[in-house]
Amino acid sequence: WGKAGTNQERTFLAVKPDGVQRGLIGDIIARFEKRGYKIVGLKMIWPTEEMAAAHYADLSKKPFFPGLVKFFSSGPIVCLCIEGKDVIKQGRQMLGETQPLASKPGSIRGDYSIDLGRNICHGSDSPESAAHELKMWFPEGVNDWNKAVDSWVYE
Ligand code: RTP
Repeated sequence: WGKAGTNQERTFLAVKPDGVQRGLIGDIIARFEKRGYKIVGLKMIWPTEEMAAAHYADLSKKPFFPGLVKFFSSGPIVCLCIEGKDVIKQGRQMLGETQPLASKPGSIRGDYSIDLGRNICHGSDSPESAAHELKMWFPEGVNDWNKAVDSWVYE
């Protein structure tokens, strides 16, 4: 389970504080469910500043880091582990670009966001970051389920 390159590849997705406050949790989850992906981990957490800083540790030298940490810890987020073929890459496509202006309509950011620092959701950008972020946000692990439906999604 969870191995990149298989039909059980897993990624970490978060509905950021702005997405939660704007009532977009259901829509974001529905997009992944409807596409055929499985929600195998799901919970709401209000991140501390320490958790936010750890999540964005690779950006710690950037001038916008303090504001990013403050924003990411400003309210509850929804943590999701989503499973399926190519979900890391496809998930990033469904999110859109980091910059909302560059995000196509039809993507989550292209449909719901305007400003870079309020871009609604996060998704892991590589197998390495997915493994790292899933360990950080789901230390208790996620659920293995429902392999029986796979033949209706994969040939
Ligand atoms: P995320 O990690 O949140 O999914 O976003 P990302 O991979 O698409 O982009 P990343 O480079 O990791 O940046 C993380 C978040 O920081 C904010 N940001 N602000 N002011 C700025 O120049 C700037 N650059 C990035 C964005 O909210 C971005 O999602």
